[in-house]
Amino acid sequence: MAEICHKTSSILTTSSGTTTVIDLTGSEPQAHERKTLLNGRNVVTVFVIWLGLTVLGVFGAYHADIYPIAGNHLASQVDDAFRLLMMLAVPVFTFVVTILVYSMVRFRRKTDADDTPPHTFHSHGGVIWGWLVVTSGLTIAVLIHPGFTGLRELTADRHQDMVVEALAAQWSWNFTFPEHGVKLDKANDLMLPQGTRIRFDVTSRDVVHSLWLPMYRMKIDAVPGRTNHIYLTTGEPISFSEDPNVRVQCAELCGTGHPRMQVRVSIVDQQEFDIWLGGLEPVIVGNE
Ligand SMILES: [Cu+2]
Repeated sequence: MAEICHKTSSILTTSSGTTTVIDLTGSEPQAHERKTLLNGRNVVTVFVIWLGLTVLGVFGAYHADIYPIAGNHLASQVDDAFRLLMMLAVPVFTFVVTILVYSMVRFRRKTDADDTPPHTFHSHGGVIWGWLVVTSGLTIAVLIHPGFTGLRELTADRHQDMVVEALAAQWSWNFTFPEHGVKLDKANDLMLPQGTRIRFDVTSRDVVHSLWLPMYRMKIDAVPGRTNHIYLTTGEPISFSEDPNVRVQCAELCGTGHPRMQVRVSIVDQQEFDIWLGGLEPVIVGNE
């Protein structure tokens, strides 16, 4: 798109977000002082604002108390990883916002008579390469740690004290305790013994669901025709009545009943768990 915007000497061309001033006379406009962000004073001002916002933002991200209750030490490590990502994102975010707002204020058109053409350029090697190197470096660094290192730690321990089979269906959770030969259909409440490493074998009867235990920061898809495994170690006794994050929740939009696919969880001592198990329905072999 081309549009004549300057009475005698230039055309403003806009193409996919880039603006260019083409001078028809072949020379720079004499009467106009071109404004640029990349002069010494603007760079210093932007840097100071960016630094101030970054210090405030990193401090806030570090101290923000936004995490739900953590059910074990791995949940706290997931929170630590999230906190680190937030803190690393702050300088990038404040950099973009500072330049955006500063440019809007500093280079705004001050009067109707102000016809100073905007400073335009297609590229600036230093800015482009600096941005590319810094953001790529950050991305690769967090991919390795806490990305791969954290994932390895979360999945390293492949032993379990107990197996729970979780079958999702529109719109309920059905749990079976194969080692105890009992099951719980359309569960409203689920008890789990404290200090126990549990392997959930997760599948679905119909559509894709997702087994999520917010207190443990663990989630895995329930997919028809396959069984996915997720391991977690329960901590101290606690129940849904004390904290709503002590629950199983479907985390995959699975239809109109999706929000109802939650089960109140109680982490209890072994004795109470055994009593509760004793009251469940026996699994009859060959009859699901
Ligand atoms: Cu769902």
